[in-house]
Amino acid sequence: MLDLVDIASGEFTMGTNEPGRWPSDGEGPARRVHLDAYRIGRTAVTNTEFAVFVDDTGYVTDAERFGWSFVFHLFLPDDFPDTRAVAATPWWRQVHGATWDHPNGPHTDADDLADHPVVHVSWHDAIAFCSWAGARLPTEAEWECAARGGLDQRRYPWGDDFAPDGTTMCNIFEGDFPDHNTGADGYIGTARADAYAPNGHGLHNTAGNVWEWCHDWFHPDFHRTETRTNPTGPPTGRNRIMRGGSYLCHDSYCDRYRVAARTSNEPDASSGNLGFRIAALLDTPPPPLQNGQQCSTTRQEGVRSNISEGRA
Ligand SMILES: [Ca+2]
Ligand SMILES: [Ca+2]
Ligand SMILES: [Cu+2]
Repeated sequence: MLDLVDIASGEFTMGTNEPGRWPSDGEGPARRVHLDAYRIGRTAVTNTEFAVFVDDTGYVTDAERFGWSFVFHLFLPDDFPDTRAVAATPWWRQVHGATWDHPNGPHTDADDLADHPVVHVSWHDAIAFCSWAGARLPTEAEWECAARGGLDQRRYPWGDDFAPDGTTMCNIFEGDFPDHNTGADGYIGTARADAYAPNGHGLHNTAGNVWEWCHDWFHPDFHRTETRTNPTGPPTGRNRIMRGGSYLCHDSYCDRYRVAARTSNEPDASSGNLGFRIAALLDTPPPPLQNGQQCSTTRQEGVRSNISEGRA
């Protein structure tokens, strides 16, 4: 069973009025939003859970179709053949054979990271998993409400203090980005999906570890005027929302592990720090992990693009 928590119907304050480092992200304004009750994954979907889906359906991910995905440079051995790097973000290397099953390149195996979040999954891949599991992706508002854990306008899912009483609360990049990671929080790459203390709603690792796809199309200011009741984002767009930041976030560059932070990527993009958690309506029972459902999605072919500047 995939483990979901119930979030009661109610209002919360979404976004922030604090000026951010990346104004074009559209984190503001802070606004009251009403959500009907829903359920959301306690953790991101794990490699073990994604493997059950693939075994059941034979699903082929976008990274497998394209033959490559983006891997952070420190995971590649010194003698790894030269690969194309992303111009604006040279720590991302295009690695052939990097897939959900080989997360840090063809020399690595997801079996060794069984309880870690699945990565190298596109938005389309996430939707396919959800449809198989009888679930869906959370809307951006649902994700943020759940990630805030019942706290109002705090910087992180646990409060304003990054390390309360010296306690490590999340997995980000520690050291000098992008070349020296001390791993002081215990992890250079992904952590177990249930690592660290959960927030007030019982969710693990909304901050850091892996980015998480949401349902909505991205727009920097559509939400200034859209509905405040069960918002689902713009009707069309180019990129889909990602929330929560990853093990590569660092204050010197990308501080998007804050709970109001947001960014986006093309729906067929993938990388080694991007996964998802599922959501469902409250009256939907927790989805069984193996139910023989066929998975069907409609796919829009797009250009599989680079990682945009300013993101880690
Ligand atoms: Ca770390
Ligand atoms: Ca996360
Ligand atoms: Cu970041």
